[in-house]
Amino acid sequence: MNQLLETSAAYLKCANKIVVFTGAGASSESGIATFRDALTGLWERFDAQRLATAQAFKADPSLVWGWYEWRRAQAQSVLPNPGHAAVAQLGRLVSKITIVTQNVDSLHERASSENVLHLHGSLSSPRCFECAIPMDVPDVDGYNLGYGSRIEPPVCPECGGLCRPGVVWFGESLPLDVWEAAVAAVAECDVLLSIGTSGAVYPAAALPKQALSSGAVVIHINPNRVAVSSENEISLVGKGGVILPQLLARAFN
Ligand code: BV8
Repeated sequence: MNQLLETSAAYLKCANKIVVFTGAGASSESGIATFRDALTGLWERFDAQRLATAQAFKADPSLVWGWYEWRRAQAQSVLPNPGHAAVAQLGRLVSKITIVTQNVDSLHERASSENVLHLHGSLSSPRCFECAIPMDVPDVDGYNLGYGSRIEPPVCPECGGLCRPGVVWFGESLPLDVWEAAVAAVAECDVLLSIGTSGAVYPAAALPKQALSSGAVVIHINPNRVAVSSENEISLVGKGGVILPQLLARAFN
C-alpha cells in the first residue's frame, strides 16, 4: 500500500488538471449513510433506489418528501470530514481542479471547495414537481424528524403543484450543462481521483473509464478494493478521510 501511496502522490504532484469524482462514501465519515446502506425508521422496508424515483413521489409524496427532508436536516447537522477538507486544500494547491460529485449534500462547498458540479442535483434546491419553478427550502428546525416522518410537501404558489427535491431521480436525465462540464473536465484531466463510489449508477459511473481512455491516471479511494484494468489505474484501499490527507502530505509537503 505504501508504494501505491507514493506512486499516487507522485502523479498528483505532477498533475496540472485534476478531477475529483465523489460518491456517497466521501460523506460517510461525516455521519451520512451511503446510498447502499440499509434505510432505517419509516423507510426501512424500502431500498433507496425505489424511493429515489418520480413514481415513488407520485405514489406517496409525503413519504418521499419526508425522506428527503430528513436527509436534508441530517446533512445540515453534520460537518465536512477530513476528506472534504483535503479536497478543498488540493484545490488551493493545483492549477485546475474540478469537483464532480454524485452527492446531493453541500459538504464540499461547506469545506470551502468551489465550482462543485452536482451530477445528481442537490437537497438545497427544491422545485415544483409540475411547473419546475424553484421553491424555498422549508426551515428544518420546525420538523420533529426522529426516526423519520411523513411530511406534506409544500404547494407551489404558481400552479398548485407539489414541491419536490432538487435531485435527479432514477430514470431522470442529468442536468445537461452539468454533465457536459463534467465530461469536458474528465477529457482533459491528468489525474482523476475517484473517492467513495461503488460505480453502480450511470452515466456517472462511466467517468473514470472515460478519464482512462483520455490518457489520465485514475486513483480510486475506497475501503473496498476496486478492480483496476490498466497500469494507469490505482486502487488505494481505505477511507477517504484517512488516505486523502496522507496523499496530500506526501505529494505537497
Ligand atoms: C439517466 C440523487 C438518462 C437522488 C441519485 C446506462 C446509462 C444511463 C443510464 C442507465 C444506464 N444503466 C442504467 C441506467 C439507469 C440508471 C442507473 O444507473 N441505474 C443503476 C442502478 C443501474 N441511471 C439513471 O436513471 C440516471 N439517469 O441515465 O438519464 C435516462 C433518462 C430516462 C430514462 C433512462 C435513462 C440517473 C441516476 C441518478 C440517480 N440519483 N442520487 C438521491 O440522492 O436520493 S444516484 C445515487 O447513487 C446517489 O447520488 C449516490 O451517490 C449514487 C451512486 O452511489 P454511490 O455514491 O457510489 O454510493 P454507494 O452507496 O453505492 O457506494 C458508496 C461507496 O463508498 C462504496 O463503494 C463504499 O465502499 C464506499 N465507502 C464507504 N465509506 C467510505 C467509502 N469510500 C471512501 N471513504 C469512506 N469512508
